[in-house]
Amino acid sequence: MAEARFSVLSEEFDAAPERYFGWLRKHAPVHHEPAVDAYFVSRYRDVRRVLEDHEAFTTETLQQRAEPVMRGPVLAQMTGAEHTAKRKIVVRSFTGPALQDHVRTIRANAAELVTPFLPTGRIDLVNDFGKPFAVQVMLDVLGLDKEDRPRVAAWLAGVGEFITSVGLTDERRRHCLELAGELEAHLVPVIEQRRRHPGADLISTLCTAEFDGVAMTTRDVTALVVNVLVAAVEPADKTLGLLFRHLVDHPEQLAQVRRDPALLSAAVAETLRLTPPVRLVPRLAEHDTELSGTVVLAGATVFCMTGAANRDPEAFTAPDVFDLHRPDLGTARSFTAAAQHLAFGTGLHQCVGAAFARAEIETVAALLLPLLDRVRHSPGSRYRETGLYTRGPVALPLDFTPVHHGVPGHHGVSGHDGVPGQV
Ligand code: 2IO
Repeated sequence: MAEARFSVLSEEFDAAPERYFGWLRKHAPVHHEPAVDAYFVSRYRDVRRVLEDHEAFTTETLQQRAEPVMRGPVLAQMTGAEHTAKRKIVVRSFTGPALQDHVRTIRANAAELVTPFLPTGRIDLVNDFGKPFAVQVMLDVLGLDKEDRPRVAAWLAGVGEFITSVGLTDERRRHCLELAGELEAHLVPVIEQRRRHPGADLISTLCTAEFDGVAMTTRDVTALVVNVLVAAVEPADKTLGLLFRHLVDHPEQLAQVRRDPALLSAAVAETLRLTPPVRLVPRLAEHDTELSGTVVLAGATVFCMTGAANRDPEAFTAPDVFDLHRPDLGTARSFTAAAQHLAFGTGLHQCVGAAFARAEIETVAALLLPLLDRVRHSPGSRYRETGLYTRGPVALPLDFTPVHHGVPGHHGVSGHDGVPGQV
């Protein structure tokens, strides 16, 4: 394969990026893509270096990539005291007692959305379940009306497309900005109302939280709400689909997880390592910096390839194998700052939603697995993934033994308690 011909923007790469990771790490570890004038970094060590060296590689690129559709600054582009304080507010909303509330919300929404499919013995886990589920959970967490799910999903798709595009056409750009404007117009009156009459939801928390003794402006709250919405929704259906794909394709590991649901954490962590739903993390080179023999010039965009780094044999043994028992996974640390895999990034801006993501996927998998007896790929379905920036199954049609008695213990949309893995 001649380097001159290789492109991460090609159809061949989209069809099976894993096939090129080894070649990239070996022969083009800091691959320059002329069409978008950006570098793609694939070695584990280099990705860690880029994400940990905050002086040399900044998040300023988000001013163009995120701010226009977020309608204000996102957490990841902030620095210093402002970043520390606002990050703390968001972390507090997604850990500890707040997270326990979210787990109840997650379980209730999962039960509601899966119920209609149980008697049929067939579900497309991505399109029938994962996508509506991801949006509905966040509407509940933010205290927004669940009736608005289809509209919010359409607006978020536009925001997500803008953020995760590498080379957006002017026409798509305009379209995405329009959808983002509609989402903002929908949120601003709600935020202003919550400011006057706060409730127990996350929008109210953000409205009443103070930074430097001053409440955040409506613009700042809007941006954080859109930030949280996109970051939680965009990777969720993908992670769930990828987890089930790996388990269905590894029946012996699926059987082990069924027997011992405590293994679900490792299954989710291994899914994130082998197939991270967020595959690129952008940075801006602050000054000329050498990486694996290539000098990255000041002002260049650098994309960290989390998918390629997580399969680097220097970091994980037998890196292309799905093995929830792998000794080098470090499951307990996988959702913390000490994680070995790079699916949540690393450094100052490491994902604030890691604990929430873990709870969400574990809770829904623990609820679904006992209901989906003899789960298997639907006959005739062909597994396919897509996406350069975020990546997941296009669809995941599954067959299972039909259930006629519904979700045990589920009586409508509320009244659930307990902890993940308890089903
Ligand atoms: C939303 C790619 C969906 C984040 C982004 C502007 C900042 C940040 C991420 C993830 C997932 C998105 N970046 N979440 O990679 O908040």
